[in-house]
Amino acid sequence: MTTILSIQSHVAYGHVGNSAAVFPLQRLGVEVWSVPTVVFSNHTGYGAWRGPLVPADDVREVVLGIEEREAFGEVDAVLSGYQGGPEIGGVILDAVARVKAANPSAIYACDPVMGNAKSGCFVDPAIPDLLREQVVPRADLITPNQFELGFLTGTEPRTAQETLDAVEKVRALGPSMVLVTSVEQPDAPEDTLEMMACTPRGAWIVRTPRLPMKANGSGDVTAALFTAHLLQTGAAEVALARTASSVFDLLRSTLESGRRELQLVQAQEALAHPQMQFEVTRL
Ligand code: PXL
Repeated sequence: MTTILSIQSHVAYGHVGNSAAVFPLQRLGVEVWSVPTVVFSNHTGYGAWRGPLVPADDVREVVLGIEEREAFGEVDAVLSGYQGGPEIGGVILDAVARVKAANPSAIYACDPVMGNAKSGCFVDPAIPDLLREQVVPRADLITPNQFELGFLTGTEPRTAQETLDAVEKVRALGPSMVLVTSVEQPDAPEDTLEMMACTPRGAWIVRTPRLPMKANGSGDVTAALFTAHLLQTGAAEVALARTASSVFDLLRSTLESGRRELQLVQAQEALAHPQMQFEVTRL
């Protein structure tokens, strides 16, 4: 069975971080061991929330306890996302090193969450440099949006070719696989969004309609689904098609519900059985 050690935020109300990733992964038949880095009432997009950041030492203890079950050999991937503070990065990298020692074929899938083109950088000011200099170089798969890809490479990719060039730059830092989760380029039709997957086997792109909404946690679901499908199929183009299909249907369900939070439970069939409505093109 595919097993993922997922070190991310937990929220009680709504869906971001592990509270967005765990259920979709489970619906795909993935065994998930979720370690919380924060225990918040709700995501920070509301402007107000309650509950603690989990101190890095406590996160380390929970990870150590899993290792002591002699379970790290079963882990196929370590997945990380938004980092509340800079100390968590070291704990995650330590967990990655220990998992890889127990299972050399395990991968580290890192969502380098920093911000987006609209909002700019929304994480702790120490995080971007930490991600670029220490975390991303140790990742096998990263899932940046175009803005984050730009920061990681010191570029501002605007066209498909510039995005591909930036992907090559970031792959030179370490990660062999890159999913660019939101490509906006002048040659694409209005009201569309593209996702690009690049691996040593090739690069692929998929285009979907752009829905008039922004839901916190959609990037977390995207990273989790792509990681799971990549592990389960070994084919980035299939993982890309499945991920684009599920995420689009999830966002449409959310939009139609009139609610703010991702409607993961309502859209679960689209997560478990993507209808594959979008064509993937080789670049
Ligand atoms: O979706 C990333 C994320 C993770 N963790 C927390 C968040 C968010 C985004 O809002 O608030 C706590």
